[in-house]
Amino acid sequence: MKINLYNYSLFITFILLFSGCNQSQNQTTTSSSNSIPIGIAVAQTSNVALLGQEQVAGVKIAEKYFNSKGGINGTPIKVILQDTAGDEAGTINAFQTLITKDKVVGIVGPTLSQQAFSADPIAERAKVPVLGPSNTAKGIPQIGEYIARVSAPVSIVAPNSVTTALKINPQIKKVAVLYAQNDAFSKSETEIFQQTIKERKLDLVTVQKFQTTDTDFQTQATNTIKLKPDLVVISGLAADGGNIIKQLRELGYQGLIIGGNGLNTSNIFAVCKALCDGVLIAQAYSPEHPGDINNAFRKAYIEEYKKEPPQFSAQAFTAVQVYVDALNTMDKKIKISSLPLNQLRIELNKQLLKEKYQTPLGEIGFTQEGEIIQKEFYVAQIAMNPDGNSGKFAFIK
Ligand code: 1QQ
Repeated sequence: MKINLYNYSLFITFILLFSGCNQSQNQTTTSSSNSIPIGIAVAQTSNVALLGQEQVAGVKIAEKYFNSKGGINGTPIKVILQDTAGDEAGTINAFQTLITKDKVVGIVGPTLSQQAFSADPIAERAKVPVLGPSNTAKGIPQIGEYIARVSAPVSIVAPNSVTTALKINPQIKKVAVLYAQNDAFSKSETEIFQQTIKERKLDLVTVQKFQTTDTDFQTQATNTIKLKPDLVVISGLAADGGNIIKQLRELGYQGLIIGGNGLNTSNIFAVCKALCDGVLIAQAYSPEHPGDINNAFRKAYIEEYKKEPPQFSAQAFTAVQVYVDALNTMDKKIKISSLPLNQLRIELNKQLLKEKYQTPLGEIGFTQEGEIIQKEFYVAQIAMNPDGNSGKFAFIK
């Protein structure tokens, strides 16, 4: 009898231990590793890394900065990077690894809208929040309940560069448009550019198509120049976009050029060199935006990279900040380490859509759908140095 009772209590102890074990497996990794994992799925390799590189810089600065401020009520965050490379398969893979293996609370990524349309539905089905750091195509927040973005859409950002071009040269009449037909963002952006051109009563003299993988743009450039445009508008990515600028100038085009968001990086300087000079690009961030958080971000970036922070770094920093701020609010109400991971992800998604954030981009918030609400936008013009290798984005007042 005694022995039986002993066996019985041993059995109960086992059951309790086992269920405790199971529960902790479903919990956040905060208890075991003592940090809160935030997933970063951006392009670290391939041509898209020309854009993704700046995002890695932004999230690293964010990790250091927010941990120096105490992380999530004393628990540090940890950014976990998974390379999406330059295609949909790589992005889906990165998302799956972050969700199932790294057990992140939410994801920042991917770099391109083209890949967001394939990978975001994976996170949506798993009920894992996603913050697009640079996805600007129409339709991104509408992918699902768990998908939001800190990158203002093409419909809001792109027309600003046309306004500036018309201020610089009020004589502009004929406009040529070029776009990458194999990229979702480029297709979305060119639609907005073409609509803006029509609304401003300008003549759209030609629409030339190319692929983001092309390197030879002689046909498109010749077709464009023949029509004597006063303005050329390019929607593509960094390498192809930089090459188009170069080839247009080499063939003698002298008018203004607008580059879209895919060209919004100093990494194009190595491609079009001195010929990048004068290109106009609309911006959703200015290094000179007032406020403590931007001052801190800008200082940290300049210390590390010896130049002004670019838009993609500022947006990536902001995406991490949204998670940090929302988690801090949640943790004050209920210790997030006590929540099972699946519940934490669901609650985090609800919380992040509710708050207002003071970020390097200014004050931001979200619509119910996850679209960013942001107030200020800018236009910059590339100013190359006489060496033809270095230059900067000069903000137009
Ligand atoms: C998108 C973009 C990219 C060009 C930014 C890196 O705006 O894919 O939506």
